[in-house]
Amino acid sequence: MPDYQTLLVEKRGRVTLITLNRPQALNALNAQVLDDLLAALAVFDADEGQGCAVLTGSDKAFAAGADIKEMADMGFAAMYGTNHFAGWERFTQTRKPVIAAVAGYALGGGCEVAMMCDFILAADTAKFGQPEIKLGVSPGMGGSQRLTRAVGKAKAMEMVLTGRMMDAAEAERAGLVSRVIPAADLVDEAVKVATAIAAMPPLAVLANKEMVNAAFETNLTQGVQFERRLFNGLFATQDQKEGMAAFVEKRPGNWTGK
Ligand code: CO8
Repeated sequence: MPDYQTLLVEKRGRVTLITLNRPQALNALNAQVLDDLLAALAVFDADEGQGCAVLTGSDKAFAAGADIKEMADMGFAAMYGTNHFAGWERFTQTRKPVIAAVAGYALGGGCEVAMMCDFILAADTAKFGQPEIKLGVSPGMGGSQRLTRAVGKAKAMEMVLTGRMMDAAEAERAGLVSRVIPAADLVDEAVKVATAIAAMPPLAVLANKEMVNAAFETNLTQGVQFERRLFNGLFATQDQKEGMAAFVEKRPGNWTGK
């Protein structure tokens, strides 16, 4: 496994647990974190023994945003010329599911990275926000778009214009997170959910993830058609035959990923 400077990466069965580890900066996302995360996700995606990843931070902070100290002196030419932050979009090209397990602050880029994951499990201590306006800027890693799609215009607009934080209960009510979990149980519960996903037929996992994500990119007719194509395609897999035979024979399925 590569040597990561800003992450702890461990395998728990078929689950890769990735922990952001820059405690001195509340896991602020600098260029090294991006490099490390993209490398870790590439290893995870290519490993046939791994089925689902969990991305988490510390008790105090999932991530307190992009690294302000790294950005502070940058000008337009450096930002625009290097397309700073564009690399983060590669995060979303991970094919297998990635669950965000968020405790403490998920602010700015931290909230944006959590939203790049396939779903968010929140500790009861989680706080989400897009406070960039207070720094004289705006979300720059997709927050204005993904937050608006997740919680709707009213709440997203209020959050980006005021920079206020949303606690875990509000985030669950608004649909930003799938569930709230007591902080002490967060990582274990996330690994449990990830283990359940990693035990599913692998091709069906990829297809299900792809079709839900298509809902953000297509109109309804196109999205339903995309779903139907993938659904039909799954009937070409051995795991479909196995899954339906196992149901009829009242036994667990034995997946081959073929
Ligand atoms: N970047 C760099 N360092 C940070 C960051 C950050 N985002 N957040 C915290 N730190 C550092 C602090 O500077 C401090 O370091 P030091 O001990 O050396 O002074 C250490 O982490 C601990 O932080 P605090 O002492 O501030 O801890 P508190 O418990 O008092 O406060 C908060 C915690 C409320 C989370 C506070 O740290 C805070 O407000 N952080 C900044 C949150 C923020 O504004 N995030 C948005 C950043 S901008 C962003 O993400 C934009 C993404 C896209 C931009 C695209 C531009 C083109």
